[in-house]
Amino acid sequence: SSTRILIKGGTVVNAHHQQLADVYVENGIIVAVQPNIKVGDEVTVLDATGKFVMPGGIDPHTHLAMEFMGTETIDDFFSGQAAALAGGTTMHIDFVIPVNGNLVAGFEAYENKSRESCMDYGFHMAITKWDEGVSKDMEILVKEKGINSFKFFLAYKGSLMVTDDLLLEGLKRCKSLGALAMVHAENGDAVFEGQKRMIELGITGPEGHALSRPPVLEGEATARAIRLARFVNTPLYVVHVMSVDAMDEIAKARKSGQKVIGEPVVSGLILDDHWLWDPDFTIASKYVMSPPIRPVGHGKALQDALSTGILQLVGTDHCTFNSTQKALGLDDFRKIPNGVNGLEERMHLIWDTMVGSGQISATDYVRITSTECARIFNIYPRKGAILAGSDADIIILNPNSSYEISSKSHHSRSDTNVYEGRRGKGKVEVTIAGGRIVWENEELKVVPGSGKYIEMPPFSYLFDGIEKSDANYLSSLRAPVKRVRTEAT
Ligand code: DUC
Ligand code: ZN
Ligand code: ZN
Ligand code: ZN
Repeated sequence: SSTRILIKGGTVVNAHHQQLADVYVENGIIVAVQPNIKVGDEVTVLDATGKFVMPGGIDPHTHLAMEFMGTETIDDFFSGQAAALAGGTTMHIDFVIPVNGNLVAGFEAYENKSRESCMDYGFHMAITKWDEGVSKDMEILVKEKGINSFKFFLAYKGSLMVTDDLLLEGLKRCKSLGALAMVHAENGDAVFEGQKRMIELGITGPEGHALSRPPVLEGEATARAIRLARFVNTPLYVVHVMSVDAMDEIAKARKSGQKVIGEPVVSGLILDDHWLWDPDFTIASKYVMSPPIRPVGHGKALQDALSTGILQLVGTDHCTFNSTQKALGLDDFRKIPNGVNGLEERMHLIWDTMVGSGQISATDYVRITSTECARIFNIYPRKGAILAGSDADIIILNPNSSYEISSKSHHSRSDTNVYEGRRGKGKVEVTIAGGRIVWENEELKVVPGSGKYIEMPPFSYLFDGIEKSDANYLSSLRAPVKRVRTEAT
């Protein structure tokens, strides 16, 4: 925890460019990026020769300290963030769940939950009902509280799910505020039907989870949300894209010029659904998340879509429950708390799977794990870049160093890990967050309360060219008619 750090001799990677350079940090800010920086003895020097120096990861999708499905996630802000830092992620954006539908009350509850944060964080807000108060609160959150994104669940019938009329109101409101609408895209009515059918067939185990909500329901909801966003003419962000069905809809919309962002998550990119058929409930249940992890083939297709730019950034949907909590659904898969880990593993697994295999370059890696997220949520180049003036959130990754993932050594509070036993190459050896060395020599040195709430302003680049008023829209229509009525003859 030094206030002055020099990172010497590494390959500095940004989303558009990489170069051999030193990086000098003072008081939490990157001050210089250039070759051969000379400093005095008081400066902590880190040798990065042969290693990559990159912006810390930004995870756009986490659930920490969330009350959900009759329990609460085992990782709170502190443990989840400690795990993140050990894995090279230096900022995350968490989803605020309203309190009895009240947004500002929900925001205040999450302010309390996140008070002891040890890394920077931001918030998205979920919308679960619609009335004047919600509409008013959205404005307060955007204008005063630093929130520029709102999430609509098209699944979870009976609790979080919104119907199309509410989604339309929400999309219009988002557009007028310059906020980004996000969707969890599964058809909740059909999922409910599918679950009933499984139980009637006597399929009560974790495999019933996958069988009850197949890719076609994700494709339908994704297509519907995209079309409604086009009708309103506002950008749309599809969270946890898990299937080819959903990805194809995003590809088609983007090709037509619509502003649609697709976020795959690590579990969907790397795992497949065979685990849900494991005879051991403890193993099978840890893979239960929604939308479900899909059959072999979907993951690779999503990886390809990331490499070609059809999908733009990688999240985790980190939402952890330990094996006792998962056992709430021992006799009924509908009661297994949905969620998997990934906050600590994301940077490692994406490097190994996509850069290590030669699918993408180091610059692409930085873009999909950090820079694009910062751009979308309008905090670039403060975040997502190694540039003079940016926050000193930096990782040093050794491409030749190996690791093995295990719940025995991870930093999450969960007693399981969906990547248990997985080995990989390319290890984050140092994490610097807010100018502090917080991860070095396999050791965490986190400081409760040192993390800052990052306000995210509205009208990101996604709104370029989108008119707030209907004036242009009207003039773009075929002219309406001044009509007369004659007598029938
Ligand atoms: N899916 C999960 O698996 N957990 C949290 C919420 C969600 O949509
Ligand atoms: Zn979701
Ligand atoms: Zn498999
Ligand atoms: Zn989620």
